[in-house]
Amino acid sequence: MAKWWPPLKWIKSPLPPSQAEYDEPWRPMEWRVSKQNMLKTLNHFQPGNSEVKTFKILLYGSVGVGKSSIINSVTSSVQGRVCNRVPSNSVLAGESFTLECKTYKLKKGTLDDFYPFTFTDISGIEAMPGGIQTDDIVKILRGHINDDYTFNPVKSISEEDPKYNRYPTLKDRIHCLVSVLSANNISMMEDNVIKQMKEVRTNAKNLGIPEAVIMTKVDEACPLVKENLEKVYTSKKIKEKMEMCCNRLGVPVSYIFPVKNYHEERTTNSTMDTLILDALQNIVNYANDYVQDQAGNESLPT
Ligand SMILES: Nc1nc2c(ncn2[C@@H]2O[C@H](COP(=O)(O)OP(=O)(O)O)[C@@H](O)[C@H]2O)c(=O)[nH]1
Ligand SMILES: [Mg+2]
Repeated sequence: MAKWWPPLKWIKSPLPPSQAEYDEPWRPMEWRVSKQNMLKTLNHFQPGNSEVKTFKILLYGSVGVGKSSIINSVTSSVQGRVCNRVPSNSVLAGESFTLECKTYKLKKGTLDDFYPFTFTDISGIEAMPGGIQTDDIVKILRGHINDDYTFNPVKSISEEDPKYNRYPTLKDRIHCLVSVLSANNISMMEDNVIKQMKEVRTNAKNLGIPEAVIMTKVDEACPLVKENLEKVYTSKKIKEKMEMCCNRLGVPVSYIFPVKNYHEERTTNSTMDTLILDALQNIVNYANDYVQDQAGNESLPT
């Protein structure tokens, strides 16, 4: 009897598609219509508390996980063209890391108008020997550190520093903490990194600040998804990575958003945009719930 050989594409992929994929997506996503709806909602969005004109979203995670690329991706998705405004560094090339607390505004179309949310980009524990102190990150959450402050890895900011804000109000605080992880190295993340991320999360929680997780590089974690990004919610591998994220960080899966960042593309892609805008839309909603809850609250939780 002739020997049966599996199709070549199965040999390349570690599992046959039937075993690597669920029949139905476990998180529904309207790939064809969601993007336009989300853009429309975001374009008309205004914070639901007049004390806060602009939400501050903090992107926090290890070097190389794709934080700067998220800012580029969000910009690209809302502008409809690939933008490279934030230098993204190749870790292997050993280029410089973000030691500054830098905030990026997001321009609306070509008008001199901005979305009512900004992204603050900082690196994590291994950004340099000693890394950024947890204390400093907590001070950012509380609104004590002004933009463009350069972190000192051996000493937390002093109250005398010109970048120190002694009396922050709700508008100076972070309104959503976004932990960023890369799908292709969650299991290899060192315990000290996870420990610091958990400490930062606990502090955010005590302050009432909402949080989300963006899981980048889904293309690098699953060959099926690399070939077709729409399989992100049918891929068993990606679900497994999200569950690993949930277990290691302690964040429920429903707050984890998988994305593929713009990193080598020359034109925008509707599927990539849909995942990026879905993450952004949810983050903005969480921030809005937070500022609405704090409305008229004289004393912020400390
Ligand atoms: N394949 C792939 N590469 C990515 C993705 N996001 C970021 N990268 C690459 O990962 C490297 C580090 O990204 P960067 O944004 O500088 O990370 P940061 O240090 O956290 O700001 C860069 O070479 C990016 O091009 C992604 O979703 N997929
Ligand atoms: Mg960066």
